[in-house]
Amino acid sequence: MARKSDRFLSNLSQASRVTLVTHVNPDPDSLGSMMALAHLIGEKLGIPTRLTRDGLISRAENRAMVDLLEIDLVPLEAATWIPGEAVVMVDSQPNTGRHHLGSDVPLVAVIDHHDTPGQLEGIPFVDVRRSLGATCSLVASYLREQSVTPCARLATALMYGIETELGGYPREASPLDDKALIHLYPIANKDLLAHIRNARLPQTYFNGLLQALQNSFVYDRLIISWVDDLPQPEMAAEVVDFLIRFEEVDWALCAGVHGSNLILSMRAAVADAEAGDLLARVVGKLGRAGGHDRRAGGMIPLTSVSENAIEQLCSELRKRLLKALHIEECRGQRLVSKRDILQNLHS
Ligand SMILES: [Mn+2]
Repeated sequence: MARKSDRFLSNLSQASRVTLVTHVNPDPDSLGSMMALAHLIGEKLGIPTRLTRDGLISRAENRAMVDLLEIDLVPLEAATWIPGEAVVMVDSQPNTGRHHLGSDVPLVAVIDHHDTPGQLEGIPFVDVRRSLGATCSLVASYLREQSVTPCARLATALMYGIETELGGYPREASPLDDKALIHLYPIANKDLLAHIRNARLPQTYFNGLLQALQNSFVYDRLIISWVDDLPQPEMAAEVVDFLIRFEEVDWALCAGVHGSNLILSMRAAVADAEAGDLLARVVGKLGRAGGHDRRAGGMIPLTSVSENAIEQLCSELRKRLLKALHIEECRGQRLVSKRDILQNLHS
């Protein structure tokens, strides 16, 4: 029986070029996965490849990863396609509202680990494993199957991609994730990893964090943080990663305005939370959402950026989320009381 990686490669063997695409605001898991597949295709098929970027990469760690590992990314909006081109999507699925990819793009393969299903009909090669912590672990297994040893740069990218996906508790990981980590650790550049993990933070980061803390409200086992002006879209995830560690909650949501969108990020601290499905239901037709068991994200396009309209949208979201989590409608308790906020200002 042909292995998955054999079938993947044979689907691309006639391509003139292979372009790798992923979700908007690419994260370490998607960057590492694109790099590994490009390396595999180059080594095994000798076909030219290119990596793309949909939207910006603004999280400090992710920018550090791109800079330090010198990852060359073609902005998707500037990409043109040549005859015989094959496109491979990683860490995402088509029509999930997570990319700006045209429907005319010749998608040959989709490799992903998200719970949220996309439109996969007619795509020649699909490898979606929902139980996996990271897409990087899946592509690392392709490298092992094909006896392609990653160089230090690639191993570093894959390791960072995996560790960023496995960070929460309870762990969202499978034996294949741990196997990949063991395989990659000796090869990866640990100094570069430390450099990426500890990327220097801009002043706007602390501004955003303060805003988030001052606007966090607790409803039973849920905490919601509203941010009027998110310095960058990926910050919503950083806020919930921090808030979910609050000992009195099991759920954390951050909703922040960025440009003309409301960016959503959610975390659960309990197993079998099905957070991706839950957030998708809560958002419904207002926008798009999805993700994993304990981590979810989404986006709602704002029809108006007036304070009133945003407030109304947030109140609707809160109502739906409380209902979905079977929490009675109540007044939220501030995480930090107004009195404390004011007192801290004056002291
Ligand atoms: Mn991923």
